Amino acid sequence: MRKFSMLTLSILTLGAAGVMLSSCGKDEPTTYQLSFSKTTYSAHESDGTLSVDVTLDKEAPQDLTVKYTVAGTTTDETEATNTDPKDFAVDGDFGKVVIPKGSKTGTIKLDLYSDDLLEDDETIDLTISSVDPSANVQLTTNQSTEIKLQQEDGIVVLLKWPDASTDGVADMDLLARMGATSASYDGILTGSVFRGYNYNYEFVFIPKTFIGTYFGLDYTNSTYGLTYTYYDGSFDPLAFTATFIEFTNGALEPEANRDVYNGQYTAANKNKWVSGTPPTLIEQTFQNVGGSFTNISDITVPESSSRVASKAANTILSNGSSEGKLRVVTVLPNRLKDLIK
Ligand SMILES: [Ca+2]
Ligand SMILES: [Ca+2]
Ligand SMILES: [Ca+2]
Repeated sequence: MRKFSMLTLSILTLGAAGVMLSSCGKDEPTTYQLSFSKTTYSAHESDGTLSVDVTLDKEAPQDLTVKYTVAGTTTDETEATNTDPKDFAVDGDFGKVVIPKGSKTGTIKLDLYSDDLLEDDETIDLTISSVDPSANVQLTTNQSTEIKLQQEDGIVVLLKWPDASTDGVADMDLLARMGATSASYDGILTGSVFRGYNYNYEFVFIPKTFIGTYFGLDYTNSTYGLTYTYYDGSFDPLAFTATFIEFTNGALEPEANRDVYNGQYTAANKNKWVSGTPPTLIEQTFQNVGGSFTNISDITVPESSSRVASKAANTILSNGSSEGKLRVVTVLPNRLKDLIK
C-alpha cells in the first residue's frame, strides 16, 4: 500500500511538471536549454561585486531553482577561517539561484573582498549541478564558468639582507601594523615569516583600497608601521634594505621608480623578549592618503631589540589568530620571484 502511494505521487509530480513546462501540447513538451551566459569572467579583488548569470533560451514557465557547485583556488565563505578569510561570498543562497517564472535569467551575485596578500590571480569555478524541476530542461552547453579574480592594486614592502655566507647568517622577519605610535596602535595586519637562514627576504602587501569587513579598518587613510626583526643570526653589523614597490594593473612598477631605504642593525638588535608597550617596535612608517602611498620615513634603528615587547606577539605569529588580523605570508607568489633572485 505504501509503495503504491509513492508511485502515485511520482506520477502526479511528473505529470504536473510536464504540464507546467509544456507549451506545445501534450505530445511534444517544450525543452529548455540552461547554461551560464558566459564561460569566463574577469574581476579584481577590489571590485566589490560581480554578477554571474545563468540563462534559459526561453522564458521560464515557472520558478526554476538552479543548483551549482563552487570550486577554484579562491577561499569561499564555507571554507573561510580566521587565518584564511573569504575571497568572496554569495549574496543570497550559497550554491543556489532561482530563475523566476517568466524570466530567462537568474543572477548569482558575488561579493568580492580585498585582502592584504599579494597573490597570483585566483579562480572561482561555478558548475551547474542540477535544476528543479528538471523535466525538459537540458544542460548541454556552458554548464561551467570560470571567474578570474585578479590581484588588486597596492604596495609591496620587500625586506632583504645578505645571503648566508662565510661572513655570517641572518634570519629577519617583517610585520606591518596600522598606527605609527603606541597611541595609535591598531593591531598587526600582516607579516612575513619565512623561517631559517636560507631565506634572505620577507615581504608584505598593503592594498590601495580595502573592500570588505574582515578587518574593519580604513586602509585607504592610515599610517602604517613596519617592524624589521633581526630574529637570529651572526651578522654584526647586519645591513638590510626595505624597498617600496607599487603594484598597479597587475604589474610591479619599474625598478627605477621604486623607493629603496637602507638600515643597519648590530647584535644588540637581535630579537629579545621584553615586556611593555607598544607590542611591536616600529622601524619605518608610511601613509596611504586617499589611495596614494606617501610620506615614507627613514628607517629608525632601536638601541636594542628590533621587534617585540611581549611574548604574546610571538603567539600571534604562531597561530595567526590573535587579534584576528595577522596573516603570515607563507607562499612566494610567482610574480615576486624575480625580486628575490
Ligand atoms: Ca585574494
Ligand atoms: Ca590579494
Ligand atoms: Ca625570516
